[in-house]
Amino acid sequence: MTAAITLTRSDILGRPSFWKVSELGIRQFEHGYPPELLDTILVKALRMRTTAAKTNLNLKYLRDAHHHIPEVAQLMHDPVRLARLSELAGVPLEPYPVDFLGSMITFMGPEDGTVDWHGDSVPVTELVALSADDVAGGELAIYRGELDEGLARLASEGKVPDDRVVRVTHRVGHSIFGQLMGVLHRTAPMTSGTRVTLNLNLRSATQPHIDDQRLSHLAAESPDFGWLDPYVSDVRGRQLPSLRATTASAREDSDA
Ligand SMILES: O=C(O)CCC(=O)C(=O)O
Ligand SMILES: [Fe+2]
Repeated sequence: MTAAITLTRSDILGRPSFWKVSELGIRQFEHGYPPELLDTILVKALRMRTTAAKTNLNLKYLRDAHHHIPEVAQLMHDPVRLARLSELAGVPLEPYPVDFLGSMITFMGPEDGTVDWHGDSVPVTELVALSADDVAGGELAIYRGELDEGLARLASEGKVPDDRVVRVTHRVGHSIFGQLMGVLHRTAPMTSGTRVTLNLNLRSATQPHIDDQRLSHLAAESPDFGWLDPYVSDVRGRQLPSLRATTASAREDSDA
């Protein structure tokens, strides 16, 4: 069993990072969330499993979980949870506002597959394992190095060196909490078992413009463009003021 892990963002990337919400890299910790609540979420998720979609990254997931399962919404907005995660991250966090990415439930196994190498579009994520039965493989595998450099290696060599990969085993009762924006990672292939996981995505409440979301990505995931108007309102009302405040304070610093 893998021991609880803490890595900073600089530890993972091997360099200081500018585009970040904080120095949070990856942490695994015992979450203490009520088991009955998580069981209810699991039972409801399994009932909805046939409606799960598959992405181009080979990830099978139920989107918008908090709209379908009220217990997910409850956990997602729980102030005690948000305060604790903010404390661990060293910055106030809030749930990720794009509805279909705010929460999701993923299904992984030899049949369902496991998510391929990628960097997250959302800044911060909490992965809560709801069940992990007879699992072989399926660890969260994080590349220590640059995202773009790692992707180039994968494109040319088909793999990245094993000694550059950190593996974190998902454990029921524990969360894997991390800033995986700009960090190359995947789930190691699973040769047996199934894992069902609740992903709760977050961003900085004070610097909401720090994000790797792309409109083309949102459109590919959700081609009905139903997310567009709320997204534009969020850019106008939250991201733009935060971007302007950041650039203004950088200017004041350089003038001082
Ligand atoms: O569940 C995992 O091991 C990783 C999931 C992931 O990277 C994602 O959903 O973006
Ligand atoms: Fe990811």
